[in-house]
Amino acid sequence: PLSRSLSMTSLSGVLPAWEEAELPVEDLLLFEVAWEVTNKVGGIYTVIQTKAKITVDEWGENYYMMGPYFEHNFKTQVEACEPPNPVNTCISNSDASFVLQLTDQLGDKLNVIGHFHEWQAGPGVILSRSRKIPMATVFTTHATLLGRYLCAGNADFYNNLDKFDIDKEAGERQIYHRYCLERAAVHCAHVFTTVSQITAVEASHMLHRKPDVVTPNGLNVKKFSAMHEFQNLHSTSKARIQEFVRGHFYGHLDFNLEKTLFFFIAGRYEFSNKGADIFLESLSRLNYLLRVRNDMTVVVFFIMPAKTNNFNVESLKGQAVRKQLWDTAHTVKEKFGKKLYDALLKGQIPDMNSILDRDDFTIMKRAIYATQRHSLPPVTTHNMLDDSTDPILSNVRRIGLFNSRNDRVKIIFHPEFLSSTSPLLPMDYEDFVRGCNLGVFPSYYEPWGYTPGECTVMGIPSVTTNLSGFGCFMEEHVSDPAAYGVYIVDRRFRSPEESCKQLTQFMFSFCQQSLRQRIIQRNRTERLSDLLDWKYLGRFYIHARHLALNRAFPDKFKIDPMTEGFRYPRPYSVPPSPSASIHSTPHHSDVEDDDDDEPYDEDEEAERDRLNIKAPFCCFGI
Ligand code: 1S3
Repeated sequence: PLSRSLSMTSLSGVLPAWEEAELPVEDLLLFEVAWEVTNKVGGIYTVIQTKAKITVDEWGENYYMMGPYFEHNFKTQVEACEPPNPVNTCISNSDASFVLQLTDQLGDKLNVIGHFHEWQAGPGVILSRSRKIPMATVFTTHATLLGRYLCAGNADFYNNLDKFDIDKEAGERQIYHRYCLERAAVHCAHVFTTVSQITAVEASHMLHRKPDVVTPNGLNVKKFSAMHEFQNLHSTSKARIQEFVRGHFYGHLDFNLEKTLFFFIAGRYEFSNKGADIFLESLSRLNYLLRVRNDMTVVVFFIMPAKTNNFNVESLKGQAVRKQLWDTAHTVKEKFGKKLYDALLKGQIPDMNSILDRDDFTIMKRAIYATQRHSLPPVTTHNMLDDSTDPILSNVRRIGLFNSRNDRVKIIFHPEFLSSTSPLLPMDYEDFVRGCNLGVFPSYYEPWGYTPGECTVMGIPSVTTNLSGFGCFMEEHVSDPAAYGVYIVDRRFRSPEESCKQLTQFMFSFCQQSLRQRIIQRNRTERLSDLLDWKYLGRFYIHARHLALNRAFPDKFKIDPMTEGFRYPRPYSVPPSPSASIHSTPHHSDVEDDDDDEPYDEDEEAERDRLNIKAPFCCFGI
């Protein structure tokens, strides 16, 4: 039988157990409707795709996703199959507005839940309610239309939430029709949810309804059987990024790659919403600090898609030169090795001064000659269509970070999402993230923000803000997020100048950590992944569905109140401190400050952390 208990057990020993009443899912159908089902536009695709497994585990064949039909997506992401039972047959042969009628007919036999995401799916909620279809409805917004538009226009959004004339603002931005759809769907739904507390506050002002449940976004967390496997993956991916950097900076490789850190920002190209503006400003300050006070170099990647006309010649040439040097070294090494072997077979130590002949020197000289360049390593890897007005490039020009020899901060703008088939940087996004040292996402408008969460589950520290849903979630549930490698820039209560200073300080302190301290911090970061797993966060979707059933069919479905929330304790080795959490990065006193790259075994520390659990104190939902 499909019916199963929805009890959740503690995942890591830190997260609390949770139970919600059993649902007779064999008597229910669940439809989840979104524009991004099998259609990647942004983060909603990630929500739907990563959540699929736990939803299918619960609902089996009674779970349906509905989205737009695009031939290419259908061919690459969906497996066509025969429907296994009569209800499925009926549905698979029909279109969506038909599903509403079917739902009407099924009324007495099966109860139906319709979960709609974003304004594009709004008409489903509005029509089902206006036609009095017996369906429990949930509407989730991942951002408000107006909020996104107002922030992109540089409004002082959060300080004026209660002052906007929202109808007028929507009209002026020519989104009035879409805004009306969104607002009507929000008010028609039995249950309204959004992805974070900060967006819940925004929605209360922009849509005039307070969400019933906050449904934070989770991920499918990959657990490795070997404890430190993710550390090994970091090393191998980092080596691949180093190879790329060797090529990109050929002829200018006068910095030590063993003392070079890789930072990155990635996502939709919304320059100020995603915080690329304060990131660049802080990098110019970091460059100064590293020049005068530190011997580290930082290579910063901007992975944000913009309009381009393919890779530029200089970037491609860099990788070709690197390959040529590698081939030359390999050829000489082979000849050298053979001569050495022959000599040893004869019981001789070869004369090292004559083991390389004239030809060897010639091909090595030619290879070195090819590495000479008369321009600086390029800032961007592609030919930009809007080079002169592009906001990242304009700001790079303003702060003068041109990858010159003196710069300790180097910039590489890759204006295209990564792909393992790229001739330039052949890595997919996950491998790239694993190889970096720090993700930097100082967003101003970010209802949730998957990028820092993705870093966290791979054990990579990141910077986020208290204006992003993720940052607020971490602040709420982790005692000292910085100790776990989640640095939260205050963009809510501080001026842009103060936020810049804070971000610069976070990055500079990060550069001051030893290799061993970074390893320890990665272990801690990875430990937070249970908190971001759908196995844990899926409970809020379950709760939203129960609430909708209860409101739509109160005689049939009763609801239990949610259990209390919890807070991740401060790691044992971090002394409690009321001061800013920047001081909580691994201390010199925690471990010896050497450059031993043996993964530090924190099992014991983790165990002590578990025993140090604080009493639950906060509730999810609002
Ligand atoms: C939205 O996608 P975005 O990048 O346009 O939804 C995402 C999923 O809920 C969320 O993570 C992100 O902050 C929103 O902005």
